[in-house]
Amino acid sequence: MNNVLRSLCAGLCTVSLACALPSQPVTEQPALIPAPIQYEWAVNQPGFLLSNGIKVDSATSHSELGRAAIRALMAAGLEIQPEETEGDLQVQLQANQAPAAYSLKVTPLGISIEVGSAEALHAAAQTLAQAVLKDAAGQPALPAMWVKDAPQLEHRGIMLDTSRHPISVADTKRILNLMARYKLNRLHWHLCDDQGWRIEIKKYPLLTEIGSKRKGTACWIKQTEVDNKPVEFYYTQDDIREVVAHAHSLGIIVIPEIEIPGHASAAVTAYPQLGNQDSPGFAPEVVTGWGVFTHVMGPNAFAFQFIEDVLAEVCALFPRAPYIHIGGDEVPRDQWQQSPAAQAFMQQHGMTRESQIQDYFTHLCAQVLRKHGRRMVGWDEIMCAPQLPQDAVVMAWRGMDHARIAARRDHELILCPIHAFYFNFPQSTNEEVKPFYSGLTGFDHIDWKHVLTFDTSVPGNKVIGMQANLWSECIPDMKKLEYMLVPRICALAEKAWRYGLPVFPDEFAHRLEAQTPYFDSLQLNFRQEDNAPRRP
Ligand code: TNX
Repeated sequence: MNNVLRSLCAGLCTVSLACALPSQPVTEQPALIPAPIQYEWAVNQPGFLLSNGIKVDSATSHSELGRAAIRALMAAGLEIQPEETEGDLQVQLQANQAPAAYSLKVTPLGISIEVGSAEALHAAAQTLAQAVLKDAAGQPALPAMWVKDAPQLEHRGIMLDTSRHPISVADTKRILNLMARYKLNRLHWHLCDDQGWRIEIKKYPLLTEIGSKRKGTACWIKQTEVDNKPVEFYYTQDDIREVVAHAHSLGIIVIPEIEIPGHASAAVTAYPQLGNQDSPGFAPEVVTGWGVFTHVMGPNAFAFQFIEDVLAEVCALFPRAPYIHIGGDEVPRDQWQQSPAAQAFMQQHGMTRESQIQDYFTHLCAQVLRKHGRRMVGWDEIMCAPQLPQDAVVMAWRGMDHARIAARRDHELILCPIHAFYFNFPQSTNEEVKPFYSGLTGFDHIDWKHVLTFDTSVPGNKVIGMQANLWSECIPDMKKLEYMLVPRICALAEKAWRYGLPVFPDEFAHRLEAQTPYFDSLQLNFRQEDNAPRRP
């Protein structure tokens, strides 16, 4: 045993933590993803035996921090025995650490966790869960180890597109569990788009009565082929609360997205007054195909009130989201050019370009959200708005150039450049996989190595997050979703947690390979190195 671990063990003995029995020597080594910033573990030494779970004394299980630790450990899958007279677990707040930082010490006698805030307990718990190995007698054990760790980015996320292909509440929870395992802490929930509105809004019942239904769905390979299977799906407000609560139990904050003013066909179909009714050929419908569509919100009183009302309900449903996503991407100007009402609005406001209507919407959203104590986050197109509020968060998707522009303008930003973080693109080429497993065309070979090594550097310190987007045109079910997400999710998690630190793909490859038993324990249909799906 090395000196650090020897003194650790002595330290724990002096506070007479527990009467735990040491494990047999632990010969395996943990394969942690993301790799902690600093760590050491003892090889071939006894560790902490887990066959009886982790005992927690009543003082710990009655303290607020202790209870939070127990919840985090249980959510990470560890077995806890509370209310014992003597415990194996010691938890402490370390006010001088960053809120998201934690340190861990495991000895044969117990586990001690120090955190900068309760939030960090989730990461600590997941590190422990990933470090569970077998000792020489085949019993579950943690190696004696020491970890000092903190994320380099506060927003580490996955975006799920529930409009193109809905995802059930149960499946969303499974995805959240997987995210938590790798310390991802933000779910960006894309809840509406041209192909369907998926969130119940009490004040506008037609959004779901009409807007959540479409007649069929286009094939992502041959877009002209549309099936005739109706899609009808939305999350009730109770469903939303259930997902948000499950996420919270794992230390994940859900950031909802309401698309304003574009990608609005479903909303405009439900409430035509929301659109540009006087534009030629106005006949909105919930779209069955893919692409960018002309139906956008109109600059009118109904639309402005709609935004105010919808965002109010959304803020109430997502009380912990510090920022709310208002979309803002890919807004065609055709209807605004052709609508007399939109043109009159422009004149009235001294606007010379249609794009200024989008800027007006962007500012309105920021204003409404501020009233609810929230910031706004939007796709990088929102930067077109002059005097964009300084606290607006920019989600840079069109490439690193846009990320660097946002940073120069002093906006906090979240990186998800299409060239590496769009998990709807193939991990090889589409020709190398069965059609079902192909991705959208545009970019090939976005495999885990590409994700890991892609240059995401941005001068300055404005990057607050990184996420992968799972646009779901080509993701009709969980088999496909798992194939597109796993194992790239691991590379994303590593890169976000260790943002700015050097990466070593060959070393990472070993840790990734070691995840296979975990993936299999969840029955995941992950993409294997030869591109074959694990459970086709
Ligand atoms: C662009 S990325 C979109 C999505 C599509 C995606 C893939 C972004 C902000 N908008 O609406 O799903 O490309 O086709």
